[in-house]
Amino acid sequence: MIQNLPNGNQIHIEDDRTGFDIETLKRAFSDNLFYIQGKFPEIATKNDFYMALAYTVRDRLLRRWLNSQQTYLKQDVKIVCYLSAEFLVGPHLGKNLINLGIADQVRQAVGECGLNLDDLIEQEEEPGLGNGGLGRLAACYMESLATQDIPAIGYGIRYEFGIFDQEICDGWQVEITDKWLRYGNPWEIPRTEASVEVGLGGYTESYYDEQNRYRVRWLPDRTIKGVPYDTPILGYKTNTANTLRLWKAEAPESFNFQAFNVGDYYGAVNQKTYSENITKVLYPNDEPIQGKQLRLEQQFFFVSCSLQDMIRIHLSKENSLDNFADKFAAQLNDTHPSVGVAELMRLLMDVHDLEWEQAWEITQKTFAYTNHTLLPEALEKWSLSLFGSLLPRHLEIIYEINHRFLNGIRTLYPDNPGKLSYFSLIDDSGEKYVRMAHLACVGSHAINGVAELHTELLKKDVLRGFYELWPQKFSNKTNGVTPRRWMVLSNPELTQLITSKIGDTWIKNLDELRSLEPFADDPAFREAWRQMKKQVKGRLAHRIQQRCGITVDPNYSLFDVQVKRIHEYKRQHLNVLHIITLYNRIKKNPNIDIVPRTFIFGGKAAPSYFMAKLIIKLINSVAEVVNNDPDVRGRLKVVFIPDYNVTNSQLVYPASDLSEQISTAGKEASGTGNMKFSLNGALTIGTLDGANVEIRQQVGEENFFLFGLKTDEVYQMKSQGYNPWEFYSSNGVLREVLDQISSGYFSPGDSNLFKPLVDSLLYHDEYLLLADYQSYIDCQDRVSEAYRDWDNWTRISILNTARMGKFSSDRAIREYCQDIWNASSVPVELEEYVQAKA
Ligand code: B1N
Repeated sequence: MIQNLPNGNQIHIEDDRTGFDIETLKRAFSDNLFYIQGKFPEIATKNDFYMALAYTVRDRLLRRWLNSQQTYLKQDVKIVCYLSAEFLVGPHLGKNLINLGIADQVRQAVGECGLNLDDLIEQEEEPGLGNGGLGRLAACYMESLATQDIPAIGYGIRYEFGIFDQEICDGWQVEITDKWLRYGNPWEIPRTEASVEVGLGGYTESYYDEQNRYRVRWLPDRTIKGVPYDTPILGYKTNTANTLRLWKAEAPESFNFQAFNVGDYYGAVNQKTYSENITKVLYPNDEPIQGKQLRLEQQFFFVSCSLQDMIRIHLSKENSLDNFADKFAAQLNDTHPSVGVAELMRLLMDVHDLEWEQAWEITQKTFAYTNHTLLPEALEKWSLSLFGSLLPRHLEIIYEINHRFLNGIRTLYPDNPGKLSYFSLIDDSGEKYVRMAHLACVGSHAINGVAELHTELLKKDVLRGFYELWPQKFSNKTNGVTPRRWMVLSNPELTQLITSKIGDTWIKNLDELRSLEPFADDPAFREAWRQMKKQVKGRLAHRIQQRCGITVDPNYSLFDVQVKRIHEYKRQHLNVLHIITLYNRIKKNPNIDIVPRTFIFGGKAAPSYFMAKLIIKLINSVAEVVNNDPDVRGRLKVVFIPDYNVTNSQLVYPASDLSEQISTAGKEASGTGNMKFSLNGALTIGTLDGANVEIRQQVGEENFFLFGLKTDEVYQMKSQGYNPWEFYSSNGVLREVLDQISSGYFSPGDSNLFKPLVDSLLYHDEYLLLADYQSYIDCQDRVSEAYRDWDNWTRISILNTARMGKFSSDRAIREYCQDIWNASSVPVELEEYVQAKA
């Protein structure tokens, strides 16, 4: 590679850091082992080998990354900034090999060194910087942005401890601290020189500037330093590598010295501890965390760092902020970063001297807001007292935004105080709160939901008033997932089979999967598909044997899978009711002809969510009984895979026959796991909820197992005074199942163990399990019947994959770019001779 020196001369850098041929890769690998890890092969650990390989791959990313950044600096581009408190990126090594297109060479190179690539890939500790779907969506979107050459920065938090590791002890979830940085992180580069300072607390004062204009300034009483850590995110077979910039909180040096100089050593250390706490740990909750000061500090910290960074980048290229919104689009991934609306106003007015009107126009043009939830209890709000004590200036700004906004409302709806309190950014019905969704709506030019049904319900219900005010702001952006991780990387067998028929351009253009459709009628192809599925199921079966000591049959047993966060609205316990129903059928008639099934669960429960943890215990207790009952004869197996994360999920989706998407209609905003299953050829059993609706539309009604109440029927049933007891007393089979659970059949020695769970179903049943039970069981019986006809099942499986093109995150990103961000592709050039070599 040729590099320019500061004096204008050029030097040639050895290509050990760029070359893709086997010999160069081997040399680079040994070199990194020696010089980075400081080891001879004889004394190297598996992790040393992994690190040496990771650095070898990183070197090959870096020139693409630096070229991309240089292109963005030199050219007039618009940059998409994705603001998210979570990025669940998953392990990098395997993914980067795919996107660089060098997996085969590297496999051979490490093979010739006597090592196995899969072993090394497995060595990577994944960054668990998210809870579930919302964080994983951010990661898929970063990958698709890079693949489509859209300049983008992902802004978030570098949590020192990500989502906890889950162990199962005696059937219960136990949380273990996630020390993901323990052995170092080869993928990140700290950019200390780009650090920024963030204030907290204190007070505001007004003054008149030199031109005698009224101004306000914020005098915080604490300052935190934000240090950016950058990870390159490479697109698939393109030169574009964007940046994931995660902020770490540190104590500002000046503060330390002050305390130290006056001899207050403990004060200095306290300050350091306090500062570093801000990015210490991810809140392990997939619902908002109410009232926790540290959470608000996290949100404000990363948003302020990011906005300051964007302004710095802008001013390095331009001499005014007037056109800021033409150069940056900032997407709010739910309301977690929505305090950014007030912070950008403050930066523009108090720091960069703009007037309110101009600052407001820029702010609204810059931000757009994605809502991810309909659960009313999940709408974020912060008590005024907490908010005001931490962010006094921002509270003033929010009051002013609210004042101006409500003036407009007053004109529109005269003499209607109900409207004012409905729209207000401040909830003052009891203790006063700032409503973050209202702030996000008012401060953004675009608002979107994440599936068609979800967007409709937002417009009809949760954000109805805002929709009536500004219908043009609203649009739907159905979620998508990246086929590179969720097919090519995790299911090489499937990828190979598809590619053998239709070539490999579908990987960047997922709609092309359509051309697989005719092969669904080709018996030879169906046989190949079936063999492929068996092989992939075998891999999971092997892992289950290793991890759980349970033998499952990949050849004849239907793999029936529900993996996702454990939550009552997702209804893992409805799945359990079905398992017990089948078990009872066997107990009554041990020779019954039944389709063998392996029920696979995985997922974490929020540590403070008692009922979710009890559901995990129930699954494991039922597993204990069912797996060990000689009458069952292995026809039913129940497995709870511990520590469900991105790494494990990559083994699960490809091996699934049946995808369980059984949330109460109207509760799951979209779901994205549902897409990963179906792309890998699983059939879906599901309610008309979230993106299930669109998946069913795409794959065809006849190829989707639908059950359960629809959204309006759920509302209706609730409003008519739903009584779960009626279903219990009128359905003998259901009654037997519930009685078994509550009488201790599955908890020998502790008959009261599951009483809280059964009581909650009998006396509240918020999520209508009992109302949907019979419909679910009947539907599951249809699933079993369908599975008996293997050939037709395979045909439907192929059609599922063939018709899922819509759910690529590439499609979703194209829609965001066109309708919301006004961003376009900026191809990145690499020097000629390097492309020739690659
Ligand atoms: O976002 C996903 C959707 O596919 C899921 O349906 C939805 O449940 C999920 C607070 C959340 N909504 N809200 C959250 C996460 C963390 C947190 O602290 C809320 N996650 C979702 C992607 O659109």
